[in-house]
Amino acid sequence: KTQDETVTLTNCDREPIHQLGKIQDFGALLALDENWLVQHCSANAGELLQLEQAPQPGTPLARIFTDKAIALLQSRLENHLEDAEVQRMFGVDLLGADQHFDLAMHRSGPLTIIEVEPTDADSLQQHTSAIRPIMDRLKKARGIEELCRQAAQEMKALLGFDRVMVYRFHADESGEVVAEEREPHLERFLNLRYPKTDIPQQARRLYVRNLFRIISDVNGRQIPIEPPTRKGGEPIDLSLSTLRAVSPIHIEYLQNMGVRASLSISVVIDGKLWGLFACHHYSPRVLPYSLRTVAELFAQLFALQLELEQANAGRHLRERGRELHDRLMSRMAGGISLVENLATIDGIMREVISHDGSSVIIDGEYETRGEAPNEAEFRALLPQLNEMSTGQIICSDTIADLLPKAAAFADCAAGALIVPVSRRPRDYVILWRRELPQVVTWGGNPEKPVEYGPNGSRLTPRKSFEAWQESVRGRSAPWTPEELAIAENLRVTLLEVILRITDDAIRERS
Ligand code: BLA
Repeated sequence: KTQDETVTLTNCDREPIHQLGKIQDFGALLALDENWLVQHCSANAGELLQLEQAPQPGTPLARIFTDKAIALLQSRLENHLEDAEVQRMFGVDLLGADQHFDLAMHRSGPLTIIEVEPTDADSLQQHTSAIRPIMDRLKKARGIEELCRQAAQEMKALLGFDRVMVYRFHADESGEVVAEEREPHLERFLNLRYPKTDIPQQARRLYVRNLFRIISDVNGRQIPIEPPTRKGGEPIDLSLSTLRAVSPIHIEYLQNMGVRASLSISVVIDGKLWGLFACHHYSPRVLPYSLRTVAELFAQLFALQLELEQANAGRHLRERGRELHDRLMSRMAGGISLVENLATIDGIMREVISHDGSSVIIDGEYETRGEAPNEAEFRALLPQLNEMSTGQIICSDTIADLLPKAAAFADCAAGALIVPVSRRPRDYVILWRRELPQVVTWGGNPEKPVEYGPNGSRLTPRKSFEAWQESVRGRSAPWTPEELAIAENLRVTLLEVILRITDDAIRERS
């Protein structure tokens, strides 16, 4: 097993982060067998539950909680607890001592895990009333960008964290800060990109199952669970735990960023991790479970609205595609050539596929808009391109990998989406993208000394950003599957337009 293996920056994906055998110190954990005997507990359980000592293995839960509390838990568990579900209860008087606890209960193999956190009796009520006005405001946001910005703002107001980011994953699993609300004195992370390795694979899988991740104090005590392993020697699976302790690698990352508390809430669309709300606080911060639950609910509602916006955007794209088709048809029927129509194509395509320049070559005539190779540079590609072309779209974020002569203009266009528009490999419409930005202006003092941990400077935001830059040097933003689908529509449209026009011309001549 991998437990004994040292985790390094290159084998992060194999760290068993769900089996660290420890929890954070803002609550306590009890693991029960099928007879409701405590078999494992966190070392702070005695203190938190006002016992003289931590419960020994085999202690009946009924000796710790009141009969009333036990009956309540049992009814919940019997009626509702599916295997992959966490039951929450708020403000329960567990001990008959007029002290209230929030509870999270779930099954982990044969064990029932109960996590308890001390709380105020009325905190749930206080927090649920917040959700309605938030949703009313969110509903008014138009478009994905505005929706993200609004959501970051609402989340910050709700949680009071110093920084709230909407962190969106790209197709290559790198991520981008697409919206940010922060205290004014903090440096800006908006638009920064980070490599996929910043959030390893097993953590991503976990965040789809368990949407909420709180790290209340990166310097806080980590409390061991005793005994740490089950009878067969297997560590307890804490995947669905709310108190789960944090990987030392990630702790180091946060410490290097100067962050004390971190919180992330998954945004899941179609069962896939679309992104996260990533929140930072620069002092320790424990949030009541009820407030975390409201924030999680908010993130789920946000995901639904995002899905709606994406569907709207898809419909909008199809409409624009039809519009492009009609406009080109009528303009070309009126005798305007495709080369002269580049402005129309470019204008409409710009709304649906971002690009920095475009070219068209038809019947040997070449025309460009924006940042595109000049005629001589482009003609140098043609022999190879014509040879390669099979009538299908060709695209790359480093076009020089496919067409080496494109290296000559890499500083102006690194990525290309090449749409063949005639049956013979000869006529093309091309969208160009420049290299992704390589320079970032950081706020704050770049010379500020940082104390690095055992894994060195890689685990800092700047080095992380540099690692991402390294991985994309010479590359444009990738062409997404949605964009390719639109480009395919464009290909069919243009092919049809051109064929029809030539057919008409032939008919007229004959
Ligand atoms: C987890 N890494 C995370 C999480 C985030 C990031 C948001 C979720 C946990 C949390 O909320 O803190 C990454 N945080 C970011 C990024 C930004 C941010 C990109 O604020 C940008 C602004 N991390 C590394 C490397 C490794 C690594 C190289 O950079 C591994 C070698 C590990 N990250 C790592 C692990 C976790 C993690 C193990 C899981 C922590 C857990 O849930 O236990």
